[in-house]
Amino acid sequence: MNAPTMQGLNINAPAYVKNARLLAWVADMAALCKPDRIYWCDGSQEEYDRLCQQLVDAGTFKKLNPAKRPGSFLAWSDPSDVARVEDRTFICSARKEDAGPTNNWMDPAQMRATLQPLFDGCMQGRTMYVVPFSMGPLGSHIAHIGVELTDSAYVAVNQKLMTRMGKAVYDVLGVEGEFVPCMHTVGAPLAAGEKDQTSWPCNPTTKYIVHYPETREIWSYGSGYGGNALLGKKCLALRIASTMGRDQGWLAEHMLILGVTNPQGKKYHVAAAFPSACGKTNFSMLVPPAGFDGWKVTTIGDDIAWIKPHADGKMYAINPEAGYFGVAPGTNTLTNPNCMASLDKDVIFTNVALTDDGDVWWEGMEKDQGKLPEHLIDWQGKDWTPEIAKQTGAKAAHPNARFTVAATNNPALDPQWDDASGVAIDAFIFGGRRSTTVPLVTEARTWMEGVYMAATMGSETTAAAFGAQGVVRRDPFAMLPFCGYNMSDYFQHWLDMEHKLEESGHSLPKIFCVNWFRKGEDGKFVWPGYGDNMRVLKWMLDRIEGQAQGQETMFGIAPRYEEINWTGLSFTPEQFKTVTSIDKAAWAEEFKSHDAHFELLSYHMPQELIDTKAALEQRLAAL
Ligand code: SAT
Ligand code: MN
Repeated sequence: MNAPTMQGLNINAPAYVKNARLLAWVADMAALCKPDRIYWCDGSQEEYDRLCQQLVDAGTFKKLNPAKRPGSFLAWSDPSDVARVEDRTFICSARKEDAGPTNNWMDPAQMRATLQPLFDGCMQGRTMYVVPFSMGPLGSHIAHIGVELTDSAYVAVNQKLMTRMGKAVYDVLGVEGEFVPCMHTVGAPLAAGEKDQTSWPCNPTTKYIVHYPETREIWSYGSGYGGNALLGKKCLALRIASTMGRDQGWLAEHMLILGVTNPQGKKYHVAAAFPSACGKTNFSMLVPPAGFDGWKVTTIGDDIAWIKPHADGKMYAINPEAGYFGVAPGTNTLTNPNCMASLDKDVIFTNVALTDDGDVWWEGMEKDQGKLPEHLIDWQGKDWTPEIAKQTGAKAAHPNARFTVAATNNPALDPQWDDASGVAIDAFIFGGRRSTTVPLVTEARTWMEGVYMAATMGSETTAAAFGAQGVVRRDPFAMLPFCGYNMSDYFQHWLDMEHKLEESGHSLPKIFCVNWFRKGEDGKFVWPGYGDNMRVLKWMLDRIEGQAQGQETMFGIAPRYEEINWTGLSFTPEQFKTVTSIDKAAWAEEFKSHDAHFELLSYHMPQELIDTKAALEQRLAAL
């Protein structure tokens, strides 16, 4: 054990922790938060099992039936703590302009003064877990280290599945290595002798998810759920990393990464951005449909990509995460068989329903099982029957219920997923969630046009964030809630990439825009989606190989009906038209809405994007 000691509390650091800044920070934070004890996570399986058992004893976890779901647990959160809290998320840069109009901002000094009394004593009666993790393969030049201090054992065990967590991180960190300090508390201190009255302590009234981009710090107060609490994910790997990327010439993106191998054995890599809960996990684990014998899709990541230009002229991507924190409802063997197989064992489920035989259930599973279960305990601990559901509309699982599982559970895991140098990206895909207007797929004619498409992406809101459902909000690059700096500066960073890459002889990946979600007049989705998205992916690869001619449209190059492989799917030219047509009046409205969006982002909005819009409007007028 080594020093320092603060206010009588020995921080009890193991001898292998040698990083001076880390030791001093833990001591400072312990003095501030006043936990009863400090526990240094080593990331071992023994530790994981022990902490899970502790969570079972505390009532936070239910151990699932080992015959049905070995090594797996179910947690039910407080009903007030079920998703990211975007209205409580802050980017506290020194200048307000650097956070931009799409982020909540507070002056850093003022925020520190606000948080100080909240964190003072916030861990009383609890344990402070020291959770060291690497975002990206340990020791990779693309990876970054974070250390999360948390009073939630639930967070510690989730971080074991979601990141490379444990002792080995300290070897990489050494005496002087850099790490991102991630301070987390559920914000529910216990008075002396007081016991938790709840199995999901959190602060029902006060939540802050705070980022200081200049000093690269994260402070999270009051929530124990998802991205609010697993600070390596959105907070570090996107908000803080995006500012690092801006400063250092790389990209931190809200993108899945997949490998796709054709029957001849040629492999491509694609990175795709979709807003939260729009099927990124499904797309990253896609199973090719009938008519695609010999094709293989493999997963590198399902949510986040860090992308860096390399000396060989290509852009290389890694997945900074090591697990999946995916939306359970809607997942079944029809929508995502690989995901279902990943969930067979060693999973932490949060806010799904419990079956009478000690297994889990969520809406969508009835499609596999052929019928609804007769009885469940829902995510709030109440009885659920199909009858009750019919009468009250009660969902057995919360719509944002999640699974946490290690990537190594995925049968479609790409052999290069843990490769320290990453994979070379051949194409970027940007997809919104729009029931009208935006066609199934188009290819940007230029990098600039691709950036325009991504900058104006729209999405009808989902369950991953609070807010009304079904309202279109602009979600540029699917980064609206995750960009750690001014969105217009972020556009500029993407535009600058083109010039930097071209100057250094780099080949630019193609950019595609997709929309799986167009609806017909009957209000139903027209495109079958899921595995059939392979048909669109194949067309993109044909474009890369120069094997599909496509056709010019106002909004980029689109496939001709006959350029898509339709084997095994009956999809008529008429239906194809429904998902690909460009409606002149709808697009006139669309551009008006882009105007409003650009107006909001006018500070530092790149002139090239405004010019690109004018050029697209001219094309529209000529239709
Ligand atoms: O809760 S998370 O931020 O991890 C998931 C999401 O909202 O995309
Ligand atoms: Mn996400």
